[in-house]
Amino acid sequence: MQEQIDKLRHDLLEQVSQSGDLKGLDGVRVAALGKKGAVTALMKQLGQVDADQRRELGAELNRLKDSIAEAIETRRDDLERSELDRRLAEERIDVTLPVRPELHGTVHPVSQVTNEIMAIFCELGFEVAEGPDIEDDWYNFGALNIPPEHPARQDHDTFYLSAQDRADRPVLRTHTSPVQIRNMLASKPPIRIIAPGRTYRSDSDMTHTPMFHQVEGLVVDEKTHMGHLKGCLRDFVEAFFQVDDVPMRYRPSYFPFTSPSMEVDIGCSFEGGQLKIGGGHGWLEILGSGMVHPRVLKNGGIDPDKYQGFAFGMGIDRVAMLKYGIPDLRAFFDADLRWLRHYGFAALDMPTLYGGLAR
Ligand code: 2NL
Repeated sequence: MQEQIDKLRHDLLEQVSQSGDLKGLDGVRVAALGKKGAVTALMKQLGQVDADQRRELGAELNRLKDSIAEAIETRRDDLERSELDRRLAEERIDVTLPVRPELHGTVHPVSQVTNEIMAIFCELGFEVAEGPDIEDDWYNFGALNIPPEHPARQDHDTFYLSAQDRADRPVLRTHTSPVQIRNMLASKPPIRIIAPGRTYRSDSDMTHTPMFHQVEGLVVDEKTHMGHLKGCLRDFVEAFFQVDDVPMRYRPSYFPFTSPSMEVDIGCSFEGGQLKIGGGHGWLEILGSGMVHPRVLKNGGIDPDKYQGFAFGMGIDRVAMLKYGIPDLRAFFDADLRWLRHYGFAALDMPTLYGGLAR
């Protein structure tokens, strides 16, 4: 029997070391140590062995069993490790590869233009401010010197969220001005902020969508005047449209929250149906602006006898159309992949002033 044990040990250890995978190794384990395995079969034969040899052979068989079990364990560890190594090598991802073009998302023109506007004003020392889309009547209207009977407040222009108590029903902000009211209340002059974001008005036709994007700017300091307003907006227009010496025209206008109020036009030409910003004889309205109404400063917790400010507001969707020659406003929010691929921007192309902002 000793001879059988020695041969079995030799054969089994050989089989263990030859197993190429975990499944094969388990087969060896069952064939050796399982209920009907070779080692188990020898154990059963012990009963027929002389009593004086039985003790020694039993111990020898136990050692065989242990050494086979240990060899299997060691082999299993090796196989598991090399299996992991194989998967790590095979499932390797080269993160430096470019994205496959057919899977490429693009940056929406509204996001692109918002990023460009933020880049320009941040260079001019402004900070970006944000606020809630759902506003209180006071922040959206009252604080801005828009009286209760003002047409802008009427239900057919404004999305009110519930019909309950008319005085304090929530409203989808109709401009980003409430962001600036909140900012004035939460800080002290000097203030230099822009507030870009979504705005909502119950209006839908060729040139209006119920949700649109606006950016407003606010500067408040002791001696802020209209020269600052004009210089700031010129710097912006020239950086945004990448042209020098743009003709600019300030037309008197009216907003409840500014006094005086001016609409701003920039010079342009239409040659062969192509809009060109800069020279020419045409004018294009791009902004509303003015000196902050003293009552609005007061509502923002700022002393109008000590401070004054200028403010402006601009439609982001509209300037995106002008700058990138996008003809139809309504296609902006259709989520049409073909439109997005055509008008979208490369995802990693962050707009910078030195890079000429786009592309
Ligand atoms: C337009 C006109 C404008 C403002 C927005 C403003 C905000 C505060 C105080 C005073 Cl907190 N004014 N914003 C001022 C003038 C014009 O927007 O045509 N927007 C598209």
